[in-house]
Amino acid sequence: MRLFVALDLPQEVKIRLSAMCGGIPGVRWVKPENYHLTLRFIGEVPGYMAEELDIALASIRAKPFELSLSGLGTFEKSGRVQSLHVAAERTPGLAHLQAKIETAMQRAGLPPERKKFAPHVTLARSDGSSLNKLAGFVQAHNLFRSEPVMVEHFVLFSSRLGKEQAVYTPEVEYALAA
Ligand code: 2AM
Repeated sequence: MRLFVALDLPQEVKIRLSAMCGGIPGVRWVKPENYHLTLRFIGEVPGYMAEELDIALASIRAKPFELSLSGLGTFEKSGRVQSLHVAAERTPGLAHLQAKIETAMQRAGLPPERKKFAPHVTLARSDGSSLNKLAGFVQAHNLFRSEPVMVEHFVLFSSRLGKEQAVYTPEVEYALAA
């Protein structure tokens, strides 16, 4: 199974994000139902490992917190833009949950995540050819702010890579409690 741990977003936020998107030829826009904020990418694991990871995630105790999306950005690799995202504020509540998940995943046997946590929701993917247009889009929408939304659970998703876009299925929801 190909797995990742993420926050789902309320429908209103997905609608606001998707309303902003469009108008750049050559980029692949993420479908609104696929919007999420990844807390930990796991990747392909065998079934027994998925069970271990589920047990570890279920043992996490963390409090609900507010999530705010704020500003746009791009990720680049070798000078090519790979994706466009809306950034999330790295608040203590979000950082705390991410750290707890990272610790739980390592205890369950995964190697440490090497990349620094940069919370974001990917809006589009690009082959790198639309650099100028993406830069213009980021500038035009950089004042985007979402109303803070209360995060009361996180989700273990499975991902099947499709022809056009991956299909994400919520497998388990884990509640946050005060
Ligand atoms: P991205 O949106 O920034 O590409 C499911 O693939 C989720 O896991 C995506 O949100 C993706 O982030 C994230 N992810 C992190 N590392 C990944 C990797 N090495 N391969 C695929 N997805 C990864």
